[in-house]
Amino acid sequence: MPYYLGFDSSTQSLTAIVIDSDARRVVFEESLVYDSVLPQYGTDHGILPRSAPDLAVSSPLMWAEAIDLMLQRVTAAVDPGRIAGISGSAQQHGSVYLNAAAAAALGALDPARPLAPQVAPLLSRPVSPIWMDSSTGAECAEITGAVGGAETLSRHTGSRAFERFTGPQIRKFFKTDPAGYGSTDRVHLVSSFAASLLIGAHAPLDPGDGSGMNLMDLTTGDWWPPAVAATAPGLAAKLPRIAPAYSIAGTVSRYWQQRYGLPPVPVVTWSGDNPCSLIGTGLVREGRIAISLGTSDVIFGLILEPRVDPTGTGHVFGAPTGDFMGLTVFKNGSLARERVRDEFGMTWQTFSQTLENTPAGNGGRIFLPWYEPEITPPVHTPGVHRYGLQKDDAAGHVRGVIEAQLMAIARHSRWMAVNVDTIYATGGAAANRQILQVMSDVFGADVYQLEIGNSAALGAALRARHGVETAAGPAVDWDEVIRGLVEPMASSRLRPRPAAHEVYRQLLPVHAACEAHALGKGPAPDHLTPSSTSIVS
Ligand code: XUL
Repeated sequence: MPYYLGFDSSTQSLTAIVIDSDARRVVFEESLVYDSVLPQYGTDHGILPRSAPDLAVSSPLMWAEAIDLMLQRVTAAVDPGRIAGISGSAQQHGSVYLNAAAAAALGALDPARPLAPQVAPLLSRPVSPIWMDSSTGAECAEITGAVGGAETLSRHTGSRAFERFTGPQIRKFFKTDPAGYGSTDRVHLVSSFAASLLIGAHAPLDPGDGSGMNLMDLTTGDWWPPAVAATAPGLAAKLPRIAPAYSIAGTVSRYWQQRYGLPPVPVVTWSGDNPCSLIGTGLVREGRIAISLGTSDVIFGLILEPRVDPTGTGHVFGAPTGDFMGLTVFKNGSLARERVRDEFGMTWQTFSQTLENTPAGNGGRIFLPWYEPEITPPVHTPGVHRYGLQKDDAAGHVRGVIEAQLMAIARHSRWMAVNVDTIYATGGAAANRQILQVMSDVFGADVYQLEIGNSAALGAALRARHGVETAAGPAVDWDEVIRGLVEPMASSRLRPRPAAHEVYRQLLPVHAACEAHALGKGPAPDHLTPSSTSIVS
């Protein structure tokens, strides 16, 4: 009977899912793609025009306008009176800067007027740096030095300093625009900003998204004072409160009640897309793993202890269950796949056919598709590298991009020490069975697709239910929350092909050698590839 609404404010789109928690079915699911639905903001794949490859900012007003538009659509499609709770997921690390007028103004929005123009005067910075930004190398070094080194920072916050993490981004804003920083009263994450718009007051953020900031102590779930002090002066007073993922941030404000007839229902604290996907893929216990093939490719799984990555590439975040999650992020995900498709004038159909008709291992040819600066492994200057692969070899590039991405995921996630025999695949590209077969062959694991592919939005809707029911009574069992809605489709099962798996077992060290060479950390792996060419462009 009750409905729960989950949002996912992601890099390229806003998705909403409404679930009927008794009938265990989705009653509404829609995505608004920013570039096409809100072209007036001028984004490309959700990013404002870029002046350098390492800069990536977006528009908080566009995100706000999308929520306004989506709530109009949701309430036109389903009876708003049945909605019993709302929560959300958002791209991680991005930050939104609000001035001192926001606290009062958010609660006094005029329901007769659209949201975005009323939010505009509340911003102390018109743009938001997002997770694709990698321009804060200097700030990462400064913060790392100030807290006593990478190992200390990682032990406390779950990650060494990463350029896209919120702390280094805040520090850069403070350094480059001290006046703008000075007039900032509250620094929100995308998640807590969106929740604030819904409740008409400053919302808290949760430990899952808080751990993507290089500012939160993983074990206490509160701000870590040395990191806060190392980031920017006066920051402690500008940060939101950190509240448990199941907590109620507030009630849907009068603005939305009057604008779209929503009842005054609880808004459960929003979280990051990866913690929400953990729930939306059903990883509520240790030992299962999911791979999300989206704008970024991410491998993640629940862990009971905050086991930090000794190689420094992965992260430990808080999980919505109160446990932890390990994850490793690859920036060259769907955009790299699209680049190859477009460069060779293909459709997804011909791309898939090419993948199907080419042999595992690509004849030893290796393609490193770092069109964007890469997170894992760290690559600051974008560039693609080809080993034994000719520039005009369309089929070699198609197979090359997919194999390289999946071999990188397999190699760089070993620190998570999870014995992978089953993988749940999610994200847009998880609809592609040919890509999933390569995943299965590389990992030697069974791969399942999930019935509902929008795992972050679904996870948010499930978290809304969990939070509302937890507030009302005794502890709610996660298995019960996800039952019937997060189902791996038995018919989707892909099994590893032993011969192909053996090819990848032998190719993984070759991929590692090519990667080391491309990063200037190893000799040319000429003897390993059919041709000695290594072209960089
Ligand atoms: C996670 C990360 C990305 C974004 C994408 O650390 O940077 O997965 O959350 O939305």
